[in-house]
Amino acid sequence: MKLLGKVHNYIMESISSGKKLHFTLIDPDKVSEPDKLEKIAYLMAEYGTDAFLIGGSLGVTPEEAGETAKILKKTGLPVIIFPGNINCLTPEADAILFMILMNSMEKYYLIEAQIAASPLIKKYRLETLPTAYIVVYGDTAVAHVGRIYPIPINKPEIILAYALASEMLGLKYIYLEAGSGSQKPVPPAFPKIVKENTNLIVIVGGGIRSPYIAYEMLKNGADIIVTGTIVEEDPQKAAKIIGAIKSFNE
Ligand code: 1GP
Repeated sequence: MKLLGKVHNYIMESISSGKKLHFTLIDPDKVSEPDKLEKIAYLMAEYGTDAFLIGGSLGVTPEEAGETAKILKKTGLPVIIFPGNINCLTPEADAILFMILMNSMEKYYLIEAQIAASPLIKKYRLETLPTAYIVVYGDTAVAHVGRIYPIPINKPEIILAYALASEMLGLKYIYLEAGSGSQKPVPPAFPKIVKENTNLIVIVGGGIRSPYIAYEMLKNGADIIVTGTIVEEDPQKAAKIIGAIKSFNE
């Protein structure tokens, strides 16, 4: 079993040397044309993204996930499954965010999906990155599909309670999610309170469309910024966001 392995070490090495990271999210249901995908992958690698996430809430087949992983791996960067469901699993990836959707009201997303997935993950020899996944707002695809209970935005202490519980359960990562395509990112007070009170690796994503917002999140404790929509819509802007993350490193 590869619980925490090469990909985790790669992330930890950067973070413990004070660097902040950028992950590019690719939804195989949205970018399915191989040539276009390859072009985006090399472009993002050139701009300095640190890893690729593969995922989507709806419509991803195992074949699409596999083909996407093969193309992304050509860049030499880690390819990590960010599963919307067990249909996103593929042995072609390096690792998987092995997630609990902490604020779901459905036991499927709290434990059943993980049980269904674990034998496949073992068979595929995927490294697992144990992650608490919290979807903050109620009006996105991931919120609907995951049957989430939204987090009040003026109550960072509630996020902290989730984060503390996640750490006490032994999880290593926390992903504070606004939802792909969200009109607004998560409140910066959320990564801040988690960073100040836990040792979790803080991933922030959803609705990050400007270098300023990315920088704000980093200043407030985010270790890793994820962007998806902007990469598909405006790669040049994504380059600027990555530039802001890299300049934070300096
Ligand atoms: C979604 O956090 C990611 O899971 C990325 O969101 O598509 O809004 O960048 P965007």
